[in-house]
Order: sequence, then C-alpha cells, then structure tokens
Amino acid sequence: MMLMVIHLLQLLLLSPEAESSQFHNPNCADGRHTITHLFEWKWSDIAQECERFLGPYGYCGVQVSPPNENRVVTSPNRPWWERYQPVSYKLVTRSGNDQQFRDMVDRCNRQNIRIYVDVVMNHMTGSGGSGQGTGGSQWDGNSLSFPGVPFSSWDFNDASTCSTSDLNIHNYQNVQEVRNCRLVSLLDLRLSKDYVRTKVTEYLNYLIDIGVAGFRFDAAKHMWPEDLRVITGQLKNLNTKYFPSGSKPFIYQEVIDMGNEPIKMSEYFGTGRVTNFIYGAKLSPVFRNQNQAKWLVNWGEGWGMPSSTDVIVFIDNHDNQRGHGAGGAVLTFRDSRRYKMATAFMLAHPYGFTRVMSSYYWDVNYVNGNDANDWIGPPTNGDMSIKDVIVNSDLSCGNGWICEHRWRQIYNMVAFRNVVFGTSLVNWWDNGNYQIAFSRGNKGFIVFNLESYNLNTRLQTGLPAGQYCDVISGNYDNGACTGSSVIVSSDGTANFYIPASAEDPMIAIHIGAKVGEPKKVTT
Ligand code: QV4
Ligand code: CA
Repeated sequence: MMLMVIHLLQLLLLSPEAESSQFHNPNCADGRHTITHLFEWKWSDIAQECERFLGPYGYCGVQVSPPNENRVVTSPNRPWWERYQPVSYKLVTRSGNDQQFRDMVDRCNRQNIRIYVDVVMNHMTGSGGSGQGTGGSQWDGNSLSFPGVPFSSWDFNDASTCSTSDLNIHNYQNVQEVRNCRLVSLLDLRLSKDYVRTKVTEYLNYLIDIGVAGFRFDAAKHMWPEDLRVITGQLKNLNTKYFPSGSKPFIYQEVIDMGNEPIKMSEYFGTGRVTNFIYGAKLSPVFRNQNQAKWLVNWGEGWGMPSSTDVIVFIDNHDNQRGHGAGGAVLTFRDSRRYKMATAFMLAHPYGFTRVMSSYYWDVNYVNGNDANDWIGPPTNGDMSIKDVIVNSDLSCGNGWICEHRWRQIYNMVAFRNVVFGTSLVNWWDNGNYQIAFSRGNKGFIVFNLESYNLNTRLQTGLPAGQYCDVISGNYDNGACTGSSVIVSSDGTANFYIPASAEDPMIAIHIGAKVGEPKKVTT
C-alpha cells in the first residue's frame, strides 16, 4: 500500500514532458532541443564550435564520431568508415586523444552543449588482416585477437551461434543471422558473454565519468535487445559536475526499420529511443514534389511512425547521404534549396527529437548508379591528419566543411523550435496541393510554397498582433529584421507573399523575433 502511494506520488511529480523510459531523455540544458552530428570533426574544433557557435545559437548538443581506437585503413586511403572498425576502447583517433576528448567535453558542457558518443560495440574490425590501430594497439583479424581490450577468439560469435557458411549476414529476414553473424564481415562480438558485456560497460562508464550526456548505439539491429538491457542496466548515472544527480544517459539506437524486416524498432524502446529512418525517407519525396505536401497534415504517428518520444529524427545521416545503409534516397546538402525546406519543416514540427547533419564535401562519381567515391574521408592535410574547420565572417565554413548547422535557414529554425517547444500544431492550412502552413500554439508560424506559382494569401497565424521578422530570409538583429518582415493584425491573420522563384520559398515567424522586442532565442 505504502509502496503504491509512493509510486503514485512519483507519477504525479513527473513533468508533463516526462520521457517514457529512463534512457529517453536527451539531457539537454533548459530551452535547447536539437543536436547536430559534427561528422569526422576533430575534438579541438568541436570544443571551439561549442563556444563560438553552438552555445550562442541554441543547439543542445553534438553527436561525435566514434572516439575509440580504430583500424587504420590505407586502401582506400583513410576512408571515413575505418572508424566503424574498433581496435580498442582507448580514446585515440584522427579526431584527437583522450586529453583532447576530455577538454572538449568539459568546454562544451560549460557552454551548455552536450556530447553524445557514437558507440560501436557490435563488432571489432573486419575479418582478415592485421596491424596497429590509431592508438598503436595491435590487432589480428585472422586469429581474432585484440590485445588492446583484450578480446580473443572466445569473445566472438562463431559457427556455434551463426549458421551461415561464411559467418556473414546474408538474409535480413532471419533474426538469428542478423544478430549473431557478421555485418559486412565485421567480427561479431559475443555480447551474451559476461566478460564482453563487462568490457563494453567499462567503456561506456568511462565516457560517462568524463561527462558525456549519452550514446548512439551503432548497429543496434545487430545486437539482441536482452544484451542491451543488461549492459544499460550496468550504466552509471551521469557526472554530477554537469548534470542533476540521478540523470541517466540518453540512448538512441541505430535500427533501420522500414517495415519490411522481422526486427522492429519497438523491440528497442526499453533501452532508449531509436533512429527513425522512415522520417527522412518519407519527407524527402514531399520536398522533391513527388508527394503532395497537403498529406503532411498528420505527419508523425499518423504516418505509421513510432511515438514522438521514442525516436530521434533527421533528414539524412552519414550513411544514407552517400548511399550506405538503407532508407531510400534522401535529400542532402547537394540539393540545398529543398534540403533547407525539409529541415525547416522538421524543426518546426513537434514530432521527435531532432538532429541536424553537418557534412564535409566530396566529389561524387557515379558508376552504374553507385558513387564510387562513397568512401572518401574528411578533408585532410598532406600527412592524412584531419583538416581544421575554418569559419568565415558570414558564418559559413571553409577547408571543405559544409557546416549545414551554420546555415541561417537552419540555425534560425533551431531557435524557432526552442521558442515554440511544448506547444501543439494548430491552424493547419493547405491549398489542397503543395502549399502548406501551420502554427505552433500562439508562438510560431511557418508557410511553405512548393508550387510553381506564387503564394499570396491571408492566413491565420495564431500570433499576437505585431511586426515579426521572417527568420528564413534574414535575421532578427538588435530589434530589427535583416530580411523581410510580416505584419500580424489584431485578429491574428497576416498576408503572406512567397514567389515560386524565391531563394527559399518559405517564411517563418515566431515571438522570439518580434520587431522592437528584446531577443529571446533560448530561455
Ligand atoms: C567488404 C565486403 C564484405 C566482405 C568484406 C571482407 O562488403 O562483403 O565480406 O569486405 O572482404 C567496410 C567496407 C566494406 C567491407 C567492410 C569490412 O565498406 O566493403 O566489407 O568494411 O572490411 C560503415 C560503412 C561500411 C563499412 C563499415 C566498417 O557503412 O561500408 O564496411 O563502416 O568500416 C546496415 C546495418 C547498419 C549500418 C548500415 C551501413 O544494419 O547498422 O548497414 N550502419 C552502421 C553505421 C555505418 C557502419 C556500421 C553500421 C558498421 O552507421 O556507418 O558501416 O559499424 O543497414
Ligand atoms: Ca551481432
């Protein structure tokens, strides 16, 4: 009885935004709601980015590339994917060493920016070959020897657990095979073993002690939910130097579930959120004019996707922007006008926890429909070390870094999301085709014109009367707009004019960018 009362009390004390299980909360600082994946960036550059940009512009955090020692692949020459072939859990990679990683985590946390680590624990290197990893540890992919951990052949799945003749995964309809055999020949760890679980847990707890806020679990589909349940059950609470006591790490698990395989996203909700690949795959065609925008009226759960608090959402990721993984042809920075619109829609819409991709440039070379350059790693110096990220006075990046997270139309929508967070989607409007608009409570409003003709319409914004800056065509700066502005009248309506030929055929306004009022980007 007493226990029941306590349980009821706990339920009552939970805030309305309480997450559905203990690893679902992103642990963002107050008023921040979006992370960015700074793919292949160096730790020293991320530390600076937290201080000079991510903190001031209202981001919540950064997904970093795997920080643990990896195989050095020289043929092809240092592909990005070598970092998905672990050699040990020492923090030494081309992004930096242990001390640089710690410095980044500390400096970012001081700016209220969280660090989320990409954790590769399903496997070690590919089979065959041997050498020294990025931290100098030996490895042997023939004898399955990884003394830097240490792991030996006893710690991997083999013919006793995987039934394919070459031990590789061939059939994604066979659950046993997907989880116990090798993903593209990567040596598959036997996570059912206590010893293996312990080594992985030690690595995760080491990162927690440093001050990270959570983890992306790479290749989660290839790991048994039960193994993940045991491992996550052994995790420490977050470091109280930066987080409230009792905080659990945020966990989002990479499960590509497009609905056509037996392994489902829902099997993983007990250990955190999942990566919702349906999101970018279904939103991209809309913003390519291949599926009418009016259907977005019930975007989210209404499109057969999991509940909002069980997912992390994104337009593209480091795999599908170059044709790896699965999940359909998604928009990327290469189709920048449509990409900005799809990203703005994602950030304006209440569904999911949002992640913005931040890429580097490479030349594509299509051979029979596949990009022969899909392996190309980050911009490098002559010695193959990763190039610094250069930032220009117009906020763009140099040295080959695309920095989508620094595009005005994107960072202003990150701020929009912070301002409207917690409100519901109301005042939906569409023209029956490719023009749509909606409000977020009485705090923000956005309009898209994907038609080949101009939009010129009076719409209900739900906002208080006043003059607002369009945060797409410009910034809100010292109480004035550098772009166009919108006048909302006392009945909440405003006239919107968006030529089909506009540089960005969309307009977004919110109460944090109202002319003549103090700036309010984050709380
Ligand atoms: C090749 C052949 C194999 C052959 C083997 C041995 O493809 O058939 O058996 O050689 O000769 C690289 C190479 C790949 C190579 C493999 C092993 O690209 O050709 O196998 O190494 O040497 C990334 C890349 C992979 C890369 C891997 C490891 O995408 O190309 O493989 O890193 O370096 C599924 C999964 C999903 C996965 C997605 C890509 O369900 O989990 O495929 N996504 C995650 C990451 C992704 C990463 C991995 C998983 C693996 O997001 O970036 O793969 O950690 O959908
Ligand atoms: Ca596995």
